[in-house]
Amino acid sequence: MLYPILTPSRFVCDLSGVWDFKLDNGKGFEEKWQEKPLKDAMTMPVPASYNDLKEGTDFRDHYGWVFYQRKISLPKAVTGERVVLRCDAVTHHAKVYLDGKLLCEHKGGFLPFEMEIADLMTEGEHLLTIAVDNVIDYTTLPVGGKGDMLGGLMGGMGESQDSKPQNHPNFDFFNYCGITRPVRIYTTPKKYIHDIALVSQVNGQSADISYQIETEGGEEENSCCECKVELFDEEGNKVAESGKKTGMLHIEHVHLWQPLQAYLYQVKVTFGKDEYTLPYGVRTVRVDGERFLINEKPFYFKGYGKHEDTFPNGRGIHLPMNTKDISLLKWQGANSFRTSHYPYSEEMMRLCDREGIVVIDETTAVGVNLQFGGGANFGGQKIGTFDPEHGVKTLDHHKEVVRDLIARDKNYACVVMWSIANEPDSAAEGAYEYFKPLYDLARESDPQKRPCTLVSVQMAEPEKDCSAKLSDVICLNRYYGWYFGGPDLKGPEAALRKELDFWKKIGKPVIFTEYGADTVMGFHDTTPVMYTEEYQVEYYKMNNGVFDDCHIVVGEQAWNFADFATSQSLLRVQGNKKGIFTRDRKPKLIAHYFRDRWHKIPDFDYKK
Ligand code: BDP
Repeated sequence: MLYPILTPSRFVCDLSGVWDFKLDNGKGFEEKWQEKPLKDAMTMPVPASYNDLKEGTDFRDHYGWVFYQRKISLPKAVTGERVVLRCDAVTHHAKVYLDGKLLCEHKGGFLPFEMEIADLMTEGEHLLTIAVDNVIDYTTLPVGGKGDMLGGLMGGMGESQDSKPQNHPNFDFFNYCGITRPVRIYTTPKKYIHDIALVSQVNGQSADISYQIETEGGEEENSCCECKVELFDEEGNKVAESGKKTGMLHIEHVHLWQPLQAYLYQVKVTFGKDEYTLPYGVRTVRVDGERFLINEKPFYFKGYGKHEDTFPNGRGIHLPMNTKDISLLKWQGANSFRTSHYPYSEEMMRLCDREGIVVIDETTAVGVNLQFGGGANFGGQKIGTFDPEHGVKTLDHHKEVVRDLIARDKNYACVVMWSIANEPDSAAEGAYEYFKPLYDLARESDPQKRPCTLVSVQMAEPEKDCSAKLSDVICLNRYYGWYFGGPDLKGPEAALRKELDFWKKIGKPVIFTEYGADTVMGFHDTTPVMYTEEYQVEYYKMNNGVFDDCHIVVGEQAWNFADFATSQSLLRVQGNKKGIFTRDRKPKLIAHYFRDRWHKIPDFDYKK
């Protein structure tokens, strides 16, 4: 799927702004709110999560549908063009209406979807309504639990019969929702470039980019729709050219895209009247035994699991914060992050491509684990996760997400691996049968055949974890010295070393994709007691010391880059406090420790 850009043949109109908004009172669809201007509407910015933008628990924790509305019209200049309405992310379920007519329904809150609207956009104004549902359950990704996740912990004092229906996230981040990324109208000629797929092969100084252009229309004989593909370097010099829809572009002296030293070529495709230009980095990625190779050199991941989480945007796109975050990563000598626990905005992916930040790209599959809700939600459902009758019903949607994520992100040089899920019940009965088709699908859908992984939870017994068989890289979330041990760090250290002895037998590289300790900024002590900034430093020193001693560990991604909002619970102090930075990006003591450490660790050849 192509990102919408302005070109000589394409016009883009961003519908960001203040829309009308209303929480559904249960009667929205019955009373057909989508057909008329909303009565007593409030104002709401698009894009943003709505939750933190108005006061009151009823608003923040609203369960169910909300309605967004605005008027749209088209300039005469685009008459005769193909007109597309594109929503980049609507969390979690969308129904899009134009003048009351349902145009499209979409499930899943973190990937784009689009619909053609030219035929409906007659002269004058039209009413665009997007109804958004935030309900999560056993069929959605992320997964919502049943009942009160904390019921167990609180001795059953959780939700009572009088409680209003509410979401029970089976994951440890606030269930922010709304229209969280841009809504745009873009045009193309009627015969247009539908998609572009690029794969590089590097041979010494030179490279070949094999490409495949998918087009719509213009297939008739003697058609005027010739296809041309041109490759330009960063100075704007044409490096290669070809005249077919499938072919090869040869670069004699290639500039590789390298971590922290990005180099982007421009691939310009012309098809009939349509033109589209794609920035593209040439690099290779593969796993070789216990090493992760980027451009054939053993890479060491330094960085974080992140979130798209800011105040008051919630999960709403925040371009300045994206830039700031990458600046902080560079300040620290970090080189990578994982898009925990959902695909991030295309703007962030494009930025990482430009800035040379290496990305592990994750699906929305978090909470596919009914034994454990992730983070503070230790309640667990005590139902077989993959039990055909009572377990999750996410497989079909999970396949859609894998397919759509790869369709969206397949050309980014920054993406070096797909993460199929975070902390699923990967050692459970039925896990292999559930995940095998998803890995197959990812491998088959990705033209670049990147490595695939899933991120394993500590409770999944390594011996039974299906990741050992299916993943190219073993990704581990481990909390030795926090949920498992601590404040004593000796026992946890021994346990971590012992676990690594098991993984050494598997013969695959290991990345620690999460490890961390909640730390409240400003809590200090001469004894490093838990929750102080001193304890966080001791915790990381212990864990990093073990990683340094183990040649199969090819990466450390601390949890989390910054403090973030979660559901309320006994283990969360106004959110998850494992950030190395606070939510407003002030460094904790540990940020300086990592800065010192990571500047000493080279991006390549760290482990011999
Ligand atoms: C892991 C989850 C992550 C949580 C983290 C934590 O993958 O989403 O936020 O633990 O507890 O289980 O901080």
